[in-house]
Amino acid sequence: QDLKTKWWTDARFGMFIHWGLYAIPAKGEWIMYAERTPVQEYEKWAAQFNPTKFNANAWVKLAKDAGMRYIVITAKHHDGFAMFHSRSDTYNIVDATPFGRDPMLELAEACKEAGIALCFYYSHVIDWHHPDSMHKEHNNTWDYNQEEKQFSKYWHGKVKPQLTELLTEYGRVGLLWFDTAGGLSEENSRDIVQHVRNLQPDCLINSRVSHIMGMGDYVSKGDNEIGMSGEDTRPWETPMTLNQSWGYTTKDQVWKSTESLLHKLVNVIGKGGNLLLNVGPSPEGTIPELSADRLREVGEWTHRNAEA
Ligand code: JFZ
Repeated sequence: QDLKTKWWTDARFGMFIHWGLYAIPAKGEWIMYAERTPVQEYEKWAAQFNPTKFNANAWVKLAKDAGMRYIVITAKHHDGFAMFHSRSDTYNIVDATPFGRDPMLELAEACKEAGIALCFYYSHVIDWHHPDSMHKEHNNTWDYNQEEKQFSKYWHGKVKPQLTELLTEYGRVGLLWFDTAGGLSEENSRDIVQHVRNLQPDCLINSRVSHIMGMGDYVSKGDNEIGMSGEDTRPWETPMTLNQSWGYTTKDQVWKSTESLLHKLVNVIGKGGNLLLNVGPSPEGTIPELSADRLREVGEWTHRNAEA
Protein backbone atom coordinates (compact mmCIF):
# COMPACT_ATOMS: atom_id res chain seq x y z
CA GLN A 1 0.00 0.00 0.00
CA ASP A 2 1.34 3.36 -1.10
CA LEU A 3 1.98 5.54 1.96
CA LYS A 4 0.88 8.64 0.15
CA THR A 5 -2.65 7.40 -0.51
CA LYS A 6 -3.08 5.61 2.81
CA TRP A 7 -5.00 8.34 4.65
CA TRP A 8 -7.41 8.46 1.75
CA THR A 9 -8.02 4.72 1.26
CA ASP A 10 -8.43 4.50 5.03
CA ALA A 11 -10.98 7.32 4.92
CA ARG A 12 -13.26 5.32 2.57
CA PHE A 13 -16.11 7.78 2.44
CA GLY A 14 -16.14 11.44 1.39
CA MET A 15 -18.53 14.29 0.76
CA PHE A 16 -18.64 15.81 -2.72
CA ILE A 17 -20.03 19.34 -2.86
CA HIS A 18 -21.12 21.02 -6.10
CA TRP A 19 -21.77 24.63 -5.20
CA GLY A 20 -21.68 27.69 -7.40
CA LEU A 21 -23.70 30.43 -9.10
CA TYR A 22 -25.68 27.72 -10.91
CA ALA A 23 -27.50 27.11 -7.62
CA ILE A 24 -29.56 30.25 -8.35
CA PRO A 25 -31.22 29.12 -11.60
CA ALA A 26 -31.40 25.68 -9.90
CA LYS A 27 -31.21 23.50 -13.01
CA GLY A 28 -27.84 21.86 -12.46
CA GLU A 29 -24.22 22.93 -12.99
CA TRP A 30 -24.31 22.64 -16.79
CA ILE A 31 -27.02 25.30 -17.15
CA MET A 32 -24.76 27.93 -18.76
CA TYR A 33 -23.78 25.54 -21.53
CA ALA A 34 -27.22 23.98 -21.90
CA GLU A 35 -28.88 27.34 -22.40
CA ARG A 36 -25.91 29.03 -24.11
CA THR A 37 -26.14 31.81 -21.55
CA PRO A 38 -23.99 34.79 -22.55
CA VAL A 39 -21.19 35.60 -20.09
CA GLN A 40 -22.72 39.02 -19.43
CA GLU A 41 -26.02 37.43 -18.50
CA TYR A 42 -24.49 34.71 -16.37
CA GLU A 43 -22.43 37.29 -14.47
CA LYS A 44 -25.70 38.70 -13.16
CA TRP A 45 -26.02 35.63 -10.95
CA ALA A 46 -22.77 36.71 -9.28
CA ALA A 47 -24.14 40.17 -8.56
CA GLN A 48 -27.01 38.40 -6.84
CA PHE A 49 -25.23 35.58 -5.03
CA ASN A 50 -25.56 36.05 -1.28
CA PRO A 51 -25.61 32.75 0.64
CA THR A 52 -25.93 34.31 4.08
CA LYS A 53 -27.03 31.01 5.63
CA PHE A 54 -23.69 29.39 4.77
CA ASN A 55 -22.10 27.88 7.87
CA ALA A 56 -18.88 25.95 7.33
CA ASN A 57 -19.11 24.24 10.71
CA ALA A 58 -22.60 22.94 9.95
CA TRP A 59 -21.46 21.40 6.64
CA VAL A 60 -18.43 19.81 8.25
CA LYS A 61 -20.55 18.50 11.11
CA LEU A 62 -22.95 16.90 8.64
CA ALA A 63 -20.03 15.20 6.88
CA LYS A 64 -18.79 13.90 10.21
CA ASP A 65 -22.23 12.73 11.27
CA ALA A 66 -22.50 10.84 7.98
CA GLY A 67 -19.21 9.09 8.68
CA MET A 68 -17.35 10.94 5.96
CA ARG A 69 -13.71 11.85 6.43
CA TYR A 70 -12.91 14.12 3.53
CA ILE A 71 -14.69 16.84 1.61
CA VAL A 72 -14.21 17.66 -2.08
CA ILE A 73 -15.77 20.98 -3.02
CA THR A 74 -15.98 22.81 -6.34
CA ALA A 75 -13.43 25.62 -6.05
CA LYS A 76 -14.15 26.31 -9.73
CA HIS A 77 -16.57 24.41 -11.93
CA HIS A 78 -17.07 24.67 -15.71
CA ASP A 79 -18.74 28.10 -15.44
CA GLY A 80 -15.32 29.52 -14.54
CA PHE A 81 -16.51 31.21 -11.34
CA ALA A 82 -14.05 30.91 -8.45
CA MET A 83 -15.74 30.06 -5.15
CA PHE A 84 -12.66 31.39 -3.34
CA HIS A 85 -10.86 34.72 -3.12
CA SER A 86 -8.72 34.53 -6.23
CA ARG A 87 -6.11 37.26 -6.61
CA SER A 88 -5.52 36.41 -10.26
CA ASP A 89 -9.12 36.68 -11.47
CA THR A 90 -11.77 39.00 -10.05
CA TYR A 91 -14.56 36.68 -11.20
CA ASN A 92 -14.71 35.18 -7.73
CA ILE A 93 -17.01 35.01 -4.73
CA VAL A 94 -15.25 37.71 -2.70
CA ASP A 95 -14.79 40.32 -5.42
CA ALA A 96 -17.87 39.73 -7.55
CA THR A 97 -20.72 39.05 -5.10
CA PRO A 98 -22.47 40.94 -2.30
CA PHE A 99 -21.58 38.00 -0.04
CA GLY A 100 -17.92 39.02 0.07
CA ARG A 101 -16.75 36.06 2.16
CA ASP A 102 -14.40 33.24 1.19
CA PRO A 103 -16.22 29.97 1.97
CA MET A 104 -13.13 27.91 1.15
CA LEU A 105 -11.20 29.70 3.88
CA GLU A 106 -14.03 29.12 6.36
CA LEU A 107 -14.23 25.47 5.35
CA ALA A 108 -10.47 25.07 5.67
CA GLU A 109 -10.66 26.24 9.28
CA ALA A 110 -13.70 24.13 10.12
CA CYS A 111 -12.16 21.04 8.53
CA LYS A 112 -8.89 21.49 10.33
CA GLU A 113 -10.67 21.69 13.66
CA ALA A 114 -12.78 18.60 12.90
CA GLY A 115 -9.97 16.47 11.50
CA ILE A 116 -11.52 16.30 8.03
CA ALA A 117 -9.35 16.56 4.92
CA LEU A 118 -10.36 19.46 2.69
CA CYS A 119 -9.99 18.84 -1.05
CA PHE A 120 -10.77 20.93 -4.10
CA TYR A 121 -12.51 20.17 -7.38
CA TYR A 122 -11.02 22.38 -10.09
CA SER A 123 -12.24 22.41 -13.69
CA HIS A 124 -8.91 22.88 -15.43
CA VAL A 125 -9.95 22.49 -19.06
CA ILE A 126 -13.58 23.55 -19.39
CA ASP A 127 -14.13 27.22 -18.48
CA TRP A 128 -17.04 28.95 -20.21
CA HIS A 129 -16.12 32.35 -18.80
CA HIS A 130 -12.54 32.63 -20.01
CA PRO A 131 -12.13 33.66 -23.67
CA ASP A 132 -9.12 31.36 -24.21
CA SER A 133 -10.13 28.10 -22.54
CA MET A 134 -10.31 25.18 -24.93
CA HIS A 135 -11.93 21.76 -24.51
CA LYS A 136 -12.35 19.03 -27.09
CA GLU A 137 -16.10 19.63 -27.35
CA HIS A 138 -17.77 21.72 -24.67
CA ASN A 139 -16.68 25.28 -25.34
CA ASN A 140 -18.38 28.63 -25.08
CA THR A 141 -18.90 29.18 -28.79
CA TRP A 142 -21.64 31.79 -28.34
CA ASP A 143 -19.43 34.50 -26.80
CA TYR A 144 -16.03 33.57 -28.19
CA ASN A 145 -14.52 32.81 -31.56
CA GLN A 146 -12.79 29.42 -31.44
CA GLU A 147 -10.20 30.47 -34.04
CA GLU A 148 -8.90 33.33 -31.93
CA LYS A 149 -8.25 31.32 -28.81
CA GLN A 150 -4.80 31.25 -27.26
CA PHE A 151 -4.95 28.41 -24.78
CA SER A 152 -1.67 29.35 -23.09
CA LYS A 153 -3.20 32.65 -21.96
CA TYR A 154 -5.84 30.70 -20.08
CA TRP A 155 -3.42 28.09 -18.83
CA HIS A 156 -0.74 30.44 -17.53
CA GLY A 157 -3.03 33.36 -16.72
CA LYS A 158 -5.79 31.58 -14.82
CA VAL A 159 -5.39 27.83 -14.24
CA LYS A 160 -1.90 27.71 -12.82
CA PRO A 161 -2.14 30.92 -10.76
CA GLN A 162 -5.45 29.79 -9.26
CA LEU A 163 -4.03 26.37 -8.41
CA THR A 164 -1.11 28.13 -6.73
CA GLU A 165 -3.60 30.08 -4.66
CA LEU A 166 -5.54 26.97 -3.68
CA LEU A 167 -2.36 25.15 -2.73
CA THR A 168 -0.74 27.95 -0.76
CA GLU A 169 -3.53 29.84 1.01
CA TYR A 170 -5.78 27.15 2.47
CA GLY A 171 -3.41 24.96 4.42
CA ARG A 172 -2.93 21.35 3.55
CA VAL A 173 -5.07 20.21 0.62
CA GLY A 174 -5.90 16.49 0.70
CA LEU A 175 -6.42 16.07 -3.01
CA LEU A 176 -7.23 17.92 -6.19
CA TRP A 177 -10.17 16.58 -8.17
CA PHE A 178 -9.71 17.44 -11.82
CA ASP A 179 -12.31 16.74 -14.46
CA THR A 180 -13.20 16.59 -18.16
CA ALA A 181 -9.65 16.74 -19.55
CA GLY A 182 -10.72 16.26 -23.19
CA GLY A 183 -8.21 17.84 -25.54
CA LEU A 184 -5.54 18.57 -22.93
CA SER A 185 -2.10 17.93 -24.44
CA GLU A 186 0.42 15.55 -22.93
CA GLU A 187 2.73 18.49 -22.24
CA ASN A 188 0.06 20.39 -20.31
CA SER A 189 -1.02 17.24 -18.49
CA ARG A 190 2.49 16.74 -17.18
CA ASP A 191 2.85 20.45 -16.50
CA ILE A 192 -0.18 20.60 -14.21
CA VAL A 193 0.79 17.46 -12.30
CA GLN A 194 4.29 18.84 -11.76
CA HIS A 195 2.83 22.18 -10.69
CA VAL A 196 0.79 20.48 -7.96
CA ARG A 197 3.74 18.31 -6.88
CA ASN A 198 5.98 21.37 -6.55
CA LEU A 199 3.51 23.18 -4.30
CA GLN A 200 2.17 20.29 -2.19
CA PRO A 201 3.99 17.00 -2.84
CA ASP A 202 1.53 15.04 -0.68
CA CYS A 203 -1.61 16.36 -2.37
CA LEU A 204 -3.29 13.51 -4.27
CA ILE A 205 -4.43 13.95 -7.88
CA ASN A 206 -7.30 12.01 -9.45
CA SER A 207 -7.04 10.31 -12.82
CA ARG A 208 -9.37 12.74 -14.59
CA VAL A 209 -6.48 15.23 -14.71
CA SER A 210 -5.63 13.79 -18.12
CA HIS A 211 -6.73 11.24 -20.68
CA ILE A 212 -3.20 9.87 -20.73
CA MET A 213 -3.27 6.43 -19.11
CA GLY A 214 -1.89 6.07 -15.64
CA MET A 215 -1.72 9.73 -14.65
CA GLY A 216 -2.72 10.80 -11.15
CA ASP A 217 -2.60 8.94 -7.87
CA TYR A 218 -5.95 7.20 -8.01
CA VAL A 219 -8.73 6.38 -10.45
CA SER A 220 -12.01 8.29 -10.58
CA LYS A 221 -14.66 5.89 -11.85
CA GLY A 222 -17.58 7.04 -13.97
CA ASP A 223 -20.64 8.39 -12.16
CA ASN A 224 -22.21 5.72 -9.99
CA GLU A 225 -19.84 3.12 -11.47
CA ILE A 226 -18.73 0.55 -8.94
CA GLY A 227 -15.69 -1.73 -9.05
CA MET A 228 -12.30 -1.95 -10.64
CA SER A 229 -11.97 -2.84 -14.28
CA GLY A 230 -9.16 -3.49 -16.71
CA GLU A 231 -5.52 -3.67 -15.77
CA ASP A 232 -5.36 -0.65 -13.51
CA THR A 233 -4.45 -1.58 -9.97
CA ARG A 234 -4.51 1.88 -8.46
CA PRO A 235 -6.90 2.84 -5.67
CA TRP A 236 -10.25 4.01 -6.98
CA GLU A 237 -13.27 6.12 -6.08
CA THR A 238 -16.87 6.18 -7.23
CA PRO A 239 -18.46 9.63 -7.45
CA MET A 240 -22.19 9.39 -6.75
CA THR A 241 -25.18 11.67 -6.49
CA LEU A 242 -28.08 11.43 -4.06
CA ASN A 243 -30.57 12.40 -6.73
CA GLN A 244 -29.70 12.70 -10.42
CA SER A 245 -27.74 15.90 -10.67
CA TRP A 246 -24.67 17.41 -9.05
CA GLY A 247 -25.52 21.08 -8.72
CA TYR A 248 -28.58 22.27 -6.78
CA THR A 249 -31.82 21.75 -8.62
CA THR A 250 -35.46 22.11 -7.75
CA LYS A 251 -36.62 19.93 -10.64
CA ASP A 252 -34.82 16.67 -9.98
CA GLN A 253 -36.49 15.03 -7.02
CA VAL A 254 -35.63 11.39 -7.69
CA TRP A 255 -33.77 10.54 -4.50
CA LYS A 256 -31.91 7.36 -3.68
CA SER A 257 -33.29 5.84 -0.48
CA THR A 258 -31.14 5.60 2.61
CA GLU A 259 -31.29 1.83 2.31
CA SER A 260 -30.04 1.92 -1.26
CA LEU A 261 -27.26 4.34 -0.28
CA LEU A 262 -26.12 1.96 2.43
CA HIS A 263 -26.05 -0.91 -0.06
CA LYS A 264 -23.95 1.18 -2.42
CA LEU A 265 -21.59 2.33 0.32
CA VAL A 266 -21.00 -1.21 1.54
CA ASN A 267 -20.68 -2.49 -2.01
CA VAL A 268 -18.02 0.09 -2.93
CA ILE A 269 -16.07 -0.33 0.28
CA GLY A 270 -16.36 -4.11 0.04
CA LYS A 271 -14.75 -3.98 -3.38
CA GLY A 272 -11.92 -1.88 -2.00
CA GLY A 273 -12.98 1.51 -3.28
CA ASN A 274 -13.90 4.91 -1.92
CA LEU A 275 -17.35 6.49 -2.18
CA LEU A 276 -17.63 10.22 -2.86
CA LEU A 277 -21.24 11.13 -2.26
CA ASN A 278 -22.51 14.45 -3.55
CA VAL A 279 -24.67 17.22 -2.15
CA GLY A 280 -25.71 20.37 -4.01
CA PRO A 281 -26.15 23.29 -1.60
CA SER A 282 -28.78 25.97 -2.20
CA PRO A 283 -28.15 29.59 -3.20
CA GLU A 284 -28.76 30.48 0.47
CA GLY A 285 -25.83 28.30 1.47
CA THR A 286 -27.63 25.35 3.01
CA ILE A 287 -27.52 21.65 2.23
CA PRO A 288 -31.07 20.61 1.26
CA GLU A 289 -32.84 18.82 4.12
CA LEU A 290 -33.70 15.80 1.96
CA SER A 291 -29.97 15.26 1.39
CA ALA A 292 -28.94 16.00 4.95
CA ASP A 293 -31.54 13.57 6.36
CA ARG A 294 -30.24 10.74 4.20
CA LEU A 295 -26.62 11.41 5.09
CA ARG A 296 -27.43 11.44 8.80
CA GLU A 297 -29.29 8.15 8.47
CA VAL A 298 -26.32 6.57 6.69
CA GLY A 299 -24.10 7.83 9.51
CA GLU A 300 -26.40 6.50 12.20
CA TRP A 301 -26.21 3.04 10.72
CA THR A 302 -22.42 3.19 10.37
CA HIS A 303 -21.89 4.42 13.90
CA ARG A 304 -24.31 1.89 15.37
CA ASN A 305 -22.45 -0.92 13.66
CA ALA A 306 -19.05 0.40 14.63
CA GLU A 307 -20.12 0.23 18.27
CA ALA A 308 -21.80 -3.18 18.08
C1 JFZ B 1 -18.27 15.81 -14.77
C2 JFZ B 1 -18.82 17.22 -14.81
O1 JFZ B 1 -19.04 17.64 -16.13
C3 JFZ B 1 -20.09 17.26 -14.00
O2 JFZ B 1 -20.64 18.56 -14.01
C4 JFZ B 1 -19.78 16.85 -12.56
O3 JFZ B 1 -18.87 17.77 -11.99
C5 JFZ B 1 -19.19 15.42 -12.58
C6 JFZ B 1 -18.74 14.99 -11.21
O4 JFZ B 1 -18.07 15.36 -13.45
O5 JFZ B 1 -19.10 14.96 -15.50
C7 JFZ B 1 -18.66 13.70 -15.77
C8 JFZ B 1 -17.39 13.44 -16.18
C9 JFZ B 1 -16.98 12.13 -16.44
C10 JFZ B 1 -17.90 11.10 -16.31
C11 JFZ B 1 -19.19 11.37 -15.91
C12 JFZ B 1 -19.57 12.68 -15.64
N1 JFZ B 1 -17.52 9.78 -16.58
O6 JFZ B 1 -16.35 9.49 -16.90
O7 JFZ B 1 -18.35 8.84 -16.46
